[in-house]
Amino acid sequence: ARVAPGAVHAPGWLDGDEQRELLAACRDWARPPAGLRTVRTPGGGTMTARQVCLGWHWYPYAYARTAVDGDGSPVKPFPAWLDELGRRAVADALGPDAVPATPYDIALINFYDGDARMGMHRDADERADAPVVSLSLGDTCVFRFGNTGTRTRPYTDVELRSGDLFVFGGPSRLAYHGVPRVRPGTAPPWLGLAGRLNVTLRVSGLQR
Ligand code: MD3
Ligand code: FE
Repeated sequence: ARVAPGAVHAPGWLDGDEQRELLAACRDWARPPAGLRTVRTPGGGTMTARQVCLGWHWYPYAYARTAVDGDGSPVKPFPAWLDELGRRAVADALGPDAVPATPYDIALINFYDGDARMGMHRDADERADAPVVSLSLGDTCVFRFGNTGTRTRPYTDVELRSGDLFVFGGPSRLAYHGVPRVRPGTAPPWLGLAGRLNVTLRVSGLQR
């Protein structure tokens, strides 16, 4: 379903086996070195969703090749199969003409427990305009999609469930968005995940 220009929600895009495989990969990526970490913002705040990065390491508000705000280790590699998954997602959601010419080379993986949230923000640290691909696993959340010019209302709230795909391209790429709540205990029982996990795939536009 199209939520805004360039913003498409595809519920249940990942089947059960694909969800289990992606979760297993995320559990592997969460391990040290350069594993799951708590992100501290320059203002002294703490992000409640914990994060691990592949390809490029995001920290507020730039990208690095090492976990500069974690254990300092080199960032984990971005696997080719994630680029293929990202391109297939964009083609399905926005059509073949929207698939970027440059490969996907960043994954940011956010882990949410029942109390975790993400405030309204824009993703503006990439140097490319390729669509962002978001994949959700585990508990359902309320995803809040806002506007490009202001972080305030009007909002469109969408429930994101395990296996859902969301693609943000074109005019939606720089829109404000956030996660005001997670719904604990709503993950599919067969997945074996307590909490929520979101994988975003991005094109950095950065030179390695
Ligand atoms: C719209 N993640 O990682 S996914 C983020 O569920 C982020 O963890 C949320 O916001 C999460 O930056 C929301 C949906 C999403 C992700 C990236 C976007 C929406 C986006 C980038 C641009 C516009
Ligand atoms: Fe974001």
